[in-house]
Amino acid sequence: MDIRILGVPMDLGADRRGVDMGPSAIRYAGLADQLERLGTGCTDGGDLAVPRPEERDPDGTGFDGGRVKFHRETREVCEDVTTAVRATVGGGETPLVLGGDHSIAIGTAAGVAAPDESLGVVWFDAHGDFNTPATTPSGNIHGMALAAILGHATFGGEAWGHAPAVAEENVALVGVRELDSGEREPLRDSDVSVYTMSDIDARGAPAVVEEALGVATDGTDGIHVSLDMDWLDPTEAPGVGTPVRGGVSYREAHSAMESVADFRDRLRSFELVEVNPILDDHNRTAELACELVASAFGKRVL
Ligand code: DIR
Ligand code: MN
Ligand code: MN
Ligand code: MN
Repeated sequence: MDIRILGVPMDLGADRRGVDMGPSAIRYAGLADQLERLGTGCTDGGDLAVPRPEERDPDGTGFDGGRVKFHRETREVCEDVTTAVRATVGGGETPLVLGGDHSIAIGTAAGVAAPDESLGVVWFDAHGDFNTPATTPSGNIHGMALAAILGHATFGGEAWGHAPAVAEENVALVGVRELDSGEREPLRDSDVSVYTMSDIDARGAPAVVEEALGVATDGTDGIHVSLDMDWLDPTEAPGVGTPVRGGVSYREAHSAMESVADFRDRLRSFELVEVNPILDDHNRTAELACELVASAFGKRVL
């Protein structure tokens, strides 16, 4: 497997400044070395250009009565992500997309999901990312990313994030522990398989993750994994913009990524988002991110 790293220093879809430094921090923590040690080919494709929020007007009013901040800029960046991811997959490489905030997932999913193939998705996150312009309390697109990919969130009548190759019944959301009031009902009514932290408490992380991977691989041509670092407990991953107590442990996270590695032959793309070095403790969240990526791509103790 040949991996291509694509950095997206995106900081327009969330409130805290600093997540744009995520790709640098993850590279600094030794990502390429770790991947090369696995014997996988690894090319660093550099970073995509992202406008600086200070130079733009967030605007974004007038979407179904709600707010969608930096709508135009986010759409443009996501289109660039789609182009880069599509070219990577087309060239026979596996994209490893580094955020940046989770809004970039809208671009990644559209790039990896070929129209004539079906794609399963496993979304590891403390949040549902299932808001729409009508329900969002923040106006931040990172909280609408999964809803956009599935065509639930449209933006002024435009479904610019919709990836029709992704069917809800092949999407699993794992580790959820904080939903906004407007996200609950659409999620419950959807065919997305939602595994909350309570499910992990009751059944254990390995069983839940195995089931989630089953959902994503069942009848699909490949899977996309989207890992929001706030999925982990903040004691392990303090460098994220929206930490929520009660997340998975260090060991549970590694075990989950080792389960992902069992499906490496079906893994089309991997995305890791929301590392915020400004809020971090000596880059440990980025270091953990590298470790988890290595596990997902096949690193083993023995
Ligand atoms: C919140 C935060 N639900 C929102 N979402 C986050 O702004 O829509 N997702 N942090 O990862
Ligand atoms: Mn997220
Ligand atoms: Mn999150
Ligand atoms: Mn759809």
